[in-house]
Amino acid sequence: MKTFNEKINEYIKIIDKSLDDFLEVRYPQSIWESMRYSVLAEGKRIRPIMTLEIAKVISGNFEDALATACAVEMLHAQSLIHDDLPCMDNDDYRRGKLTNHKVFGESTAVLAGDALLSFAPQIIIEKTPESVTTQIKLNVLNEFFHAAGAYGLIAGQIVDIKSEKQEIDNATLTFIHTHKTSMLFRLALRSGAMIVGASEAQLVAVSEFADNIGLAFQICDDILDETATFEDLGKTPKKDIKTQKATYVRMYGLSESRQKVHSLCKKSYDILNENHLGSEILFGLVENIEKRIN
Ligand code: GRG
Repeated sequence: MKTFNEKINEYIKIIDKSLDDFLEVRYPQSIWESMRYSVLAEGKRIRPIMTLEIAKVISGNFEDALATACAVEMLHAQSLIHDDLPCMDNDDYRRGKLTNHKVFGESTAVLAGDALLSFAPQIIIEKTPESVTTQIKLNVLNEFFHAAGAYGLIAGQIVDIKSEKQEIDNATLTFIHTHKTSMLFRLALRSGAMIVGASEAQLVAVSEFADNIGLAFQICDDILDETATFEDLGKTPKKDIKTQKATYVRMYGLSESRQKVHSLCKKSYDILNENHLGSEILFGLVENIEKRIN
């Protein structure tokens, strides 16, 4: 019997092998090397694991969702590269390594992000098995563009930037978190479910789960920014206080933020249970998010 960690590591191996293959170095080498540097750096891979696992829970197989899972991770890496740029959060470290622009220079880092943003949907089109219908692929692509663009991550990021050093209300803070972070969890989970032909009711439940766990994940990230070390985070801690970012911790303090994470995680377990979407992996991922802040 495999342990939870062994199963997670199996998923990570499969995801990393596919990412490595998809991102084979072509000409001009400098752009592919810059893309590979950030995507293949050691991240938790929580989003692509969720894509694969929800597909498995619903259909019994995850293979059809593998290209989409990799596309989700590429979009995530793109958002990290751009988020770290001097014109955004200006970070020197990410995933325990120097940030992309520190190694390759700003112009290459911008281009690497742009290249990942257009390469990821191409991977969905070209590498998803032909047995998945064109209509399903189109629906997944629509989901991808919705999450990446001005309805999604970009909306969250722009409000985040404009809110620095400002007094903001709870609705604005929720808007930032749901768009900047939950949206990618929505994409990861909904696209994995869609690829294997989930029902409308399953998609509604998956979206609700994604919104709750995405918000919990972002509040955790805010808590850890204040409480964790460079070694734990792989990036410079306490940046949010310095830049007076709009975070849960800044608005409600550490203790209330922790309580909020626990109640969002409890809601996430309930959604999985009530909709028969639970699995050891999905429950374990929620548990691990909660554990990080204890
Ligand atoms: C999508 C075109 C386009 C632009 C992106 C820069 C930007 C706009 C959005 C920023 C989004 C962002 C960086 C949100 C933070 C989300 C977050 C908590 C990231 C950390 O995720 P982990 O902990 O990281 O999963 P690893 O390294 O483990 O993958």
